[in-house]
Amino acid sequence: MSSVSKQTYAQRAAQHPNPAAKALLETIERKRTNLSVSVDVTKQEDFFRIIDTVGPYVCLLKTHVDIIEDFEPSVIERLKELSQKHDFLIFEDRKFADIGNTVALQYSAGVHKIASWSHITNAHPVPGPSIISGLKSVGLPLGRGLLLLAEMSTKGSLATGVYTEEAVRMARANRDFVIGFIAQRRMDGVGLREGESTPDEDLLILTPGVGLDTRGDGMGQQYRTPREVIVESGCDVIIVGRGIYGKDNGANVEAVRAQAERYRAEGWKAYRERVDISD
Ligand code: BMP
Repeated sequence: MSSVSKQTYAQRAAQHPNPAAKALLETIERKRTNLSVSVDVTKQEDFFRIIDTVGPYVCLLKTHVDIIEDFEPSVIERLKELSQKHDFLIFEDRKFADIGNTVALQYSAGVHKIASWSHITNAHPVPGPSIISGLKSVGLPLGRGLLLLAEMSTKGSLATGVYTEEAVRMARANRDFVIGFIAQRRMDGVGLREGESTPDEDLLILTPGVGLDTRGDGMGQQYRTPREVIVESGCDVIIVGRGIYGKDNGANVEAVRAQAERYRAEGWKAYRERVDISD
């Protein structure tokens, strides 16, 4: 496995050029958690109850803000307050996928004004490098970071092979703004051409499709354990949704807290195994 994956989060934070990536790595180290919780619920009440419960255990809170039925601008203000209260960053999982001009508008404007509050967002590389230019024109001046979806966790995903390699090349060409990938494994060395080397590259890997109790959801999602993801595949952050808030939108606060602590502990133990921290 590559040298970056053997470094501590703190070592990597000290060297990272992008402010959002640096802040994420510092938060991971400070809170001793590489857990990101994905809060995929449709009512404000459930959304905020889950966030206030899992807040102490996460480095990054992942949202799909467009699924909130009773959305109003105050949702963003409350989310920002909770991000301060619990010391986590925000990742709106928007999965932009259009031409540069359109994604710049979707990122900056509309009902949600994502760039104004989300430290990190993501995009499908399918349109080619212009999607990065469009998003970068909005996000770079604000100190934001972008993840490219180089792979997906779903059965039959088309994001494989040459597509994944091209995604990595697009990221390498835009390292001021692209901080890494949504992917299932470390991408160091992927897509390098003959004679190319990138010794100082630190592209983060954030990985969904993580679950301890089940291997799938009957709708194409595939789950692996934190150890498989962090130790065997060299990823940096585990993203967990239903494994933490369950089937009842997180109604049982104590159960949600227990699962968040369980995934945090598993993710951190796996990281310590990977970087050989034994004390
Ligand atoms: P869950 O742990 O409940 O399966 O949720 C996974 C979350 O990660 C969802 O919000 C989904 O949109 C997202 N996701 C994924 O599952 N696989 C991917 O490849 C990319 C994703 O963003």
